[in-house]
Amino acid sequence: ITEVRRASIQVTQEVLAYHITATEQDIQALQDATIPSAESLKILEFHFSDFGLPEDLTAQATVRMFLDLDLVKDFKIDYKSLCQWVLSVRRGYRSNVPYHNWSHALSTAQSMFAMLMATDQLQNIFTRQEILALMIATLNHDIDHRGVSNSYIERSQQPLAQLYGHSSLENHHYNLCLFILSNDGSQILNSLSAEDHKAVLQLIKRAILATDLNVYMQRRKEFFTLANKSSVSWKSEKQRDLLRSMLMTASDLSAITKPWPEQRRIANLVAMEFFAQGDKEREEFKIKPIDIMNRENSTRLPFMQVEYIDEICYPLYKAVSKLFDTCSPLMDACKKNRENWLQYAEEA
Ligand code: 5BB
Ligand code: ZN
Repeated sequence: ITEVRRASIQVTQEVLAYHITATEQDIQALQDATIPSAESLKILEFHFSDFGLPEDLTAQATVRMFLDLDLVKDFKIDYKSLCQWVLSVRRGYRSNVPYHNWSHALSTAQSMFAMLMATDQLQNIFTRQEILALMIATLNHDIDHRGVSNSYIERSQQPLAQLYGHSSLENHHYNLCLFILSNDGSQILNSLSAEDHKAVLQLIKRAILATDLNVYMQRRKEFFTLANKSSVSWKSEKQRDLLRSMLMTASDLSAITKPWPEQRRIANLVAMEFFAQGDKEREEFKIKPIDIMNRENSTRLPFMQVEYIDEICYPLYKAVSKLFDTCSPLMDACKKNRENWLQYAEEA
């Protein structure tokens, strides 16, 4: 290892630590805040939206989820570290990205929280470690997203692509998640034994890597088979891993289960992000972008959403609802959104 290389690594780590560390003032403010109840924040509801929620309340809502799931108590999480950790994770997201920003992370975590809290069933299936890992994973699963897909990153020869090879983004999200968990002042897992700590990190890694849509598409058939059985014991690690993965995707895609005005608003953000990538591809690679990223196809958005619901979202919420009937509002809302998009598609 050359001196230049060592200097470069050192500087990079310093700059990153500086970037993701909140000011003492912000940490103190969150630590001193009286955290509102889950009811008043409406985070127990599947139709929760953070639209218009003041920024400080987004951090408080996150702390509330950790408190109400008893994670702070059960894992002896130092409260100040939790506050600093939440603010670091928030800082890890890029606010100039239309869809894959902190709002999406919070909404993903809240969907997981709402599913876990809606029934004793899930909390009985999962160990405390698994629940802790799922919450950490949902919050971190898209951290430092640049608003472009894996295929773009792989084609554009960015350092990120050379680093991992496949699921480039998801690997990066996990690595940054690890960095924050090990950064001074935000080590929320440091009361765990070395063995438990290692196990939780492994669960977080599996959960974040499962949010690659390609991984979901490859594994979902097996889950749909389980969902059609009259009863599943969830005793084998393979089944549990599959369930955790599918719940990660169900949380990740939950925008499609929101009331119509919110779904329409978010779909426009997704479109904005896709079209921006399409513009870059035209410019950089001189290629015609695929349909979903081609601005010239923006009138086809309602039709694309119907396809997206039919092929990707609805089958998942149907299977989850079959296994856990308290989650059926997710499926019903997804179906309603299909009807709305279809109406627009027919008018176009
Ligand atoms: C999704 C999978 N993709 C690799 C190819 C396109 N499909 S799709 O045809 O089902 C599709 C999904 C087409 C258009 C879409 O949005 C147009 C605005 C969507 C779509 N995807 N719509 C949404 O509301 C949401 Br939320 C999503 C998920 C976006 C995250 C996917 C991140 C992977 C990067 C490629
Ligand atoms: Zn996501």
